[in-house]
Amino acid sequence: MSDQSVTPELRQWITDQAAAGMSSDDVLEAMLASGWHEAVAVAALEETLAGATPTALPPRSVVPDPLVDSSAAKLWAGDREVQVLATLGLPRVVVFGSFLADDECDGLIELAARRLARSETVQTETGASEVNEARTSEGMFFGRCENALCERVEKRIASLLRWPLENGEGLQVLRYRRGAEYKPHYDYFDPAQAGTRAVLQRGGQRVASMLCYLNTPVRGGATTFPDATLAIAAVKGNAVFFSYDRPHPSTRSLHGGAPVLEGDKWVATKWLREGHFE
Ligand code: PD2
Ligand code: ZN
Repeated sequence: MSDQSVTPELRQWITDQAAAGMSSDDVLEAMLASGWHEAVAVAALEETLAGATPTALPPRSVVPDPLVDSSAAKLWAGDREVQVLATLGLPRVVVFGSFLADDECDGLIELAARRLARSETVQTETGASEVNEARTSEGMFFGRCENALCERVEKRIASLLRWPLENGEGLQVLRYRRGAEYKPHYDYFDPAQAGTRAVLQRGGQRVASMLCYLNTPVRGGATTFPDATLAIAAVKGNAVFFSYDRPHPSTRSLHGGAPVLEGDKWVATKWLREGHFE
């Protein structure tokens, strides 16, 4: 978006969206997603729809990011070279190949398998955990650096993403059986929910996720980004990184785990926080 001036065409477009029933927040989000600077978008909305000031966006955070440029097909991750298979700007997504060796995937599955329980998600009103129908996998959490294998993988993530080890939650391992899925959601904590304030006391917001595929399901189980109509196939040893610099849908970081159609799917997720997660 090069010309950032408020033209009659832009004002007409805003008026049309509002007439079609879009809220001023949604119009703002659509403008940000198509490249308008926030200050220009807010001013255009205010002058076009008198009095319709959009809700202030949550502030942006600094987020992890791997050192990728368009020519880099490989990156050094501290103890191993990984392939850069694909990158996207908005949502910010990077797909890595050979992030984990086969024996590291098998080792994580073996260690996690004994501790699996039906997955819980954070209950947004109270901050407590609960079983959730949107997530039909089983899962467990390792403590950070709980064993030598977790420590090796976590140090690799910290090196690749240039983000302190201390700002990461422990690895979570999920197992999806046939038919299981994880419906589209955001990984950040919703600022509007009452429980979020308590959750943020420990390490602040989540700002990025790294999903590491521990096996290759026979069919299904891709990680999807509906706002980008993007699907990342689950392939043993590969990983997908994505970040969200504010807890807001304008990051387009909505994502889900598509149903597993045949076989099992195993994935290890690392969530990165703004601050130290102790
Ligand atoms: O397993 C996945 O593909 C998946 C999809 C969406 C995992 C998560 N979210 C997660 O662990 O947050
Ligand atoms: Zn998720």
